[in-house]
Amino acid sequence: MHPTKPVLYIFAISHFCEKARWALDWLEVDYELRHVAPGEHREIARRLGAPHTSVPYLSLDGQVIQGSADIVSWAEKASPTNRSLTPNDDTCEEIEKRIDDIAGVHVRRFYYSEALVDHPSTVRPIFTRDLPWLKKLTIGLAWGKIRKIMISRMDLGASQGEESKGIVDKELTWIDDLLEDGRSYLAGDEFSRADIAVASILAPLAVPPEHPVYYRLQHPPRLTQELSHWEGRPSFRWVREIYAKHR
Ligand SMILES: N[C@@H](CCC(=O)N[C@@H](CS)C(=O)NCC(=O)O)C(=O)O
Repeated sequence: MHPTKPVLYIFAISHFCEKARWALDWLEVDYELRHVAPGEHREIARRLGAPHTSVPYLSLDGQVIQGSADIVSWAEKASPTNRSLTPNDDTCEEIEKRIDDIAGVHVRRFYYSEALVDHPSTVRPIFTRDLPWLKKLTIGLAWGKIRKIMISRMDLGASQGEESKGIVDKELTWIDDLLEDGRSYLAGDEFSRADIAVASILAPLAVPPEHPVYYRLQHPPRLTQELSHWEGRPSFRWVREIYAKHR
């Protein structure tokens, strides 16, 4: 259908990238996965004409689709299967938007506020592991500078981490409450993009074994401590079930 394969540009560590990647995989779209280095991602985005700098973005035949939600929508149309991820259910879009906008930002800030500030050597391997050796070397040399930029852009620090922890806790309660009626899927009776969004955004915390990257994720000590309190939450169990069933 497409003369060239679409290329999905990602950071391996990014939960938004995992969301787009999962939808493409589940919809059996043929694409090439390209890991990019922080910094390089901005340059490639500019060259492709993407409106923003953030990954994920997907390029095909001279156009670029940026943002996990737009990539999921594109993938549904491009899928060679008759699978759909968008049910006729208004709550689907609301759930996806809320998880992207709130937990998407604060799960990341909660994790990085400790990991990148106090234990940066645990973060670097995930950023560099899938890169070609020369880029790995460059990122290694520039890591101090990259770390500073990330700390400033994401507004990381001890109090910010605490603030994000409180917000994540509330968002987990929201998902726990949705699951209280025993439903298997968050919006309607079938697996949908709301499930992909919530499960991938919460995956850095629940660390399902089927995740393509997070089995390598090393949680820093304070986060590990907090996760031990959250372990029994229905949302954590559900994320692992959804991954086991659909990833
Ligand atoms: N709402 C966007 C968020 C994407 C996002 O925040 N990406 C981060 C990585 S997790 C990023 O690329 N940050 C660097 C930048 O914005 O230049 C989506 O759903 O794709």
